[in-house]
Amino acid sequence: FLKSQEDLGVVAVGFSGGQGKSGVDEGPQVLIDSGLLTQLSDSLGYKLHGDDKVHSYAELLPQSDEPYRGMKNPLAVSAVTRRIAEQTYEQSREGRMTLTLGGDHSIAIGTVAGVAKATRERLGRETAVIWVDAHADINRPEDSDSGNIHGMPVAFLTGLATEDKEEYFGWIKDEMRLNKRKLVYIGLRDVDQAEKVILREHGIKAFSMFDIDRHGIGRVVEMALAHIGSDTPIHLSFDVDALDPQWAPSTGTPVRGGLTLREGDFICESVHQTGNLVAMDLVEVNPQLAQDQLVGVQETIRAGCSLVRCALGESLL
Ligand code: 6HN
Ligand code: MN
Ligand code: MN
Ligand code: MN
Repeated sequence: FLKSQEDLGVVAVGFSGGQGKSGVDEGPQVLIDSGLLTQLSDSLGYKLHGDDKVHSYAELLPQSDEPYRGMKNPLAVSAVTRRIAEQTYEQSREGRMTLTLGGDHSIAIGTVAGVAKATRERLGRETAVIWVDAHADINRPEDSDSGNIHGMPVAFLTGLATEDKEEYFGWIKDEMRLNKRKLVYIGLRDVDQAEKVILREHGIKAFSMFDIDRHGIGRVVEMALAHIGSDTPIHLSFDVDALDPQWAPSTGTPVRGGLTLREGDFICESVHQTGNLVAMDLVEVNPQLAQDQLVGVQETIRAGCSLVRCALGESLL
């Protein structure tokens, strides 16, 4: 589904407004400083496009931003994700693999919207999304306990949450949306009550840690790929908190009992192997957290880099 296998569009998003902890906006810079983009160009042979500078979107941030429908920082997150949708659209419509480094997971409102629109225009197809996460991120604003928008992106993308006002995500149009039958989760283990109801009522495919323990990661990935079908462009949205905090403690909402680093890499390798990957997000790396832990920031960054390299083909022999 890509025009070339060598070209990679990179979007580096230094944004943390989808949740309350500072530091996640520094994620992309530390990933880049640790050599991720150099590895992708020098070792994996990608030609990089887009800018290697990390965007802070300062010019888009409003003076005041009162809660709206229970959402915190609604104007900021809406404006920034709208811009991210333009950025990923610009890369994806060229037929390039599109890599977004976050930032908190609210930014996926933009990445998925932009890629979905480009893929519809370019190929006349819907994009499938594999959402790897401890959380389902499918709260409607009114259902959310926290008001943090990083817990809501999938609700907006699938149209389960809608809004007329442009400045409060009303800019999300049909051609940017994700079909909920083309969505599959892997790694879930901390799903809110209202989210469980949504997953059940809408028949959304989800593989929890229980499923991974029961079937093994190999079978789970096979079933996940079978669900979306073998002939579909894939957007992989990887929240680093899907990994167990043992491997990735530097993240805002860690949950024990997660994926091993190998299981995470395996998911990425398997998606690469389909040849259908068109976009990847790596989000929620927060270098300000877990600084005091033995396995802390450096290991989280290394894990993040490894996931990206695996999705982009490092493990091919
Ligand atoms: N993430 N379900 C919780 C909430 O606040 O809505 C946690 C969300 C976590 C979001 O990790 O991307
Ligand atoms: Mn998430
Ligand atoms: Mn999460
Ligand atoms: Mn919870």
